[in-house]
Amino acid sequence: MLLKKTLLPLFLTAVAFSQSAMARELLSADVHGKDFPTTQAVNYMGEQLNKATGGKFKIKVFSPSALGSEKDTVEQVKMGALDMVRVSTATFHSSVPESVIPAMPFLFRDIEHFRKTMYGPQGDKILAAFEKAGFVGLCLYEAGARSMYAKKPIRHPDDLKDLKIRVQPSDLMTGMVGALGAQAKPAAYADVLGLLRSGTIDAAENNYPSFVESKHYEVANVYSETMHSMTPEVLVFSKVAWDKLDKETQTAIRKAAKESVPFYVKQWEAREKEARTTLVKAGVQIVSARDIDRKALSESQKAVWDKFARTPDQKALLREIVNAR
Ligand code: GTR
Repeated sequence: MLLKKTLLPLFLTAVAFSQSAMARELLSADVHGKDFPTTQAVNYMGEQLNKATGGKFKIKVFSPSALGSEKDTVEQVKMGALDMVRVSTATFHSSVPESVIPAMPFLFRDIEHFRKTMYGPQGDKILAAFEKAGFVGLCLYEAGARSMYAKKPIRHPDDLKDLKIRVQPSDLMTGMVGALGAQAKPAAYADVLGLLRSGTIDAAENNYPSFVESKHYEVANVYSETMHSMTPEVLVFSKVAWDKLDKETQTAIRKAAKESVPFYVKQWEAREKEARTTLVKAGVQIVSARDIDRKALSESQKAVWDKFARTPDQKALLREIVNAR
């Protein structure tokens, strides 16, 4: 396990260098599969980078969870054993305070509000904040809305009482689920299906494409559109690896990452539609947002905002996002 998680990327970096008569291979990781929009976007970025650098650089993505959990891979990137990684911003909640803000429950009014801010000035502020933690924030990607799924509908906080709900390992997510009256069970993405199957947890929450990819719907067959959080994805580069690159290469990497965003959005939109169709065909019950008391759910979250937007920078960012029209 240790070899897999720590030494393997170091070894692979060495291989990538030794074979680099042609191209230096930048190593990345993802918990999603090869054809998931996040993985596809980073592969697309690799193609763009390869063209822009006249074949000097390319990108290889290890997926799904081939190098461990999101937490594991972020540690590898921090050490410079991996060059980059695509993870949920939730993985950075404890190390990059600004990254907490866009995951705040019931923050975004809709996807337009998300795009205006996260692909705009507020997103840039969040990306810049990664530097202090030893990462170069390259781009954010949308991930739709996270909703709850269980073996029963969730329409009101009463339906959540005492349920054990898997959350991403993040104090904010634990706090959010706790404020709803449920028990939060932090776990890595790759472990959730087993936890659902064994009955260790009753429920989880995610967007449509992840719910389908992970096969969680085979166990938790009611998806309730609570749409409680729109946590973005982030692509980060290792500061250790970054500082070894020349300015020109750094600029090319930043540019290729930005170019992957519109590519990603197209893939994502298609994937969201496709996921819904798969669920309907599989006989999964979908409880529409219209039939959910989102007001009652969001009321319980005021205290969560106060607790998790603590610093002046976090508060200012939150205000800016709320006021963006
Ligand atoms: C997905 C996200 C993954 C991972 C996963 C999870 O929406 O794309 O990066 O964070 O959620 O719930 O662990």
